Amino acid sequence: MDESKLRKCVQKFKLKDCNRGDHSYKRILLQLFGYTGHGKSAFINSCKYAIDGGKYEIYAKAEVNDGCVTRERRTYQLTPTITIVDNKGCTKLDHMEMLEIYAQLGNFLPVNEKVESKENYKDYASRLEDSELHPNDTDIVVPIFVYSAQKGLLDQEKPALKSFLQTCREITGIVPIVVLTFTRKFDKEMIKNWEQTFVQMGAESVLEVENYTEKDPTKERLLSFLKIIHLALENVQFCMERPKEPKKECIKNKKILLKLANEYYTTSNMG
Ligand SMILES: Nc1nc2c(ncn2[C@@H]2O[C@H](COP(=O)(O)OP(=O)(O)O)[C@@H](O)[C@H]2O)c(=O)[nH]1
Ligand SMILES: [Mg+2]
Repeated sequence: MDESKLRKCVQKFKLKDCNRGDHSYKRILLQLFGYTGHGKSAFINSCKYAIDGGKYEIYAKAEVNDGCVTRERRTYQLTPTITIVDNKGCTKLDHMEMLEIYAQLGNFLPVNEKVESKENYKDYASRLEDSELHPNDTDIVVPIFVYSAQKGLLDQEKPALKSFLQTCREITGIVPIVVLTFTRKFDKEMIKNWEQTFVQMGAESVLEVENYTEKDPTKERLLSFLKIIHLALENVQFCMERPKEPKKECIKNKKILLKLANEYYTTSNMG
């Protein structure tokens, strides 16, 4: 598909057009996660640019460094059906940050509000309970892991990252799409290596982009962003083939999260 066809296809996509209907889902949430500085916000701006056409504008801004205590998950609407969420970036991707991300992907945390991160089991569990106050079972979540090709990845970091990506899949039912950013400086060989690395860690799709920045809003790369959004829609369509029960999913996820949180907080003596 060429650029304008792909753009139309993305803009017009509706959940009720899926083969077996929308299963009462109302919205697709593309949830971005990954390390701070790896280009999540720039990716959102690039996607907006690719979908709207027109002028490059900054919607998602760089986050202020607040010592990672408070974070805001901001949403940006891409089309009538698709919304993209800029989750707070992580710095170490340790267990605590992973738990935060799981809670985000499970849609247990509110969007567009500031929330404190929780450092003990009781608070974490209680926040999962609070999610009953703003039940959200009408979103279908597509996880998108944003990773900079400039950052190396040590062999000893891989097992933890692999199991992290697996849990993200378990929670959302979709294998995280890996978006490699900062790719311009690297040759095909290097990018292939990155792809293989992520495939070995369980990824099914690894896509490379060079995000737009204020200094470089040239148009020729729009297609790469449209392709990623289109791939997310294909994942959604695939998911919608198997009937889902949002309430059960939510309970299942809560159990997974409580179990992981319990394991982590007991071993780290923060329970
Ligand atoms: N060259 C280049 N710069 C990028 C790319 N993605 C992001 N940046 C720049 O890197 C900085 C951090 O990006 P940002 O989107 O704020 O990262 P976030 O913390 O993951 O949201 C910003 O100055 C961006 O303009 C990319 O793919 N290529
Ligand atoms: Mg950001």
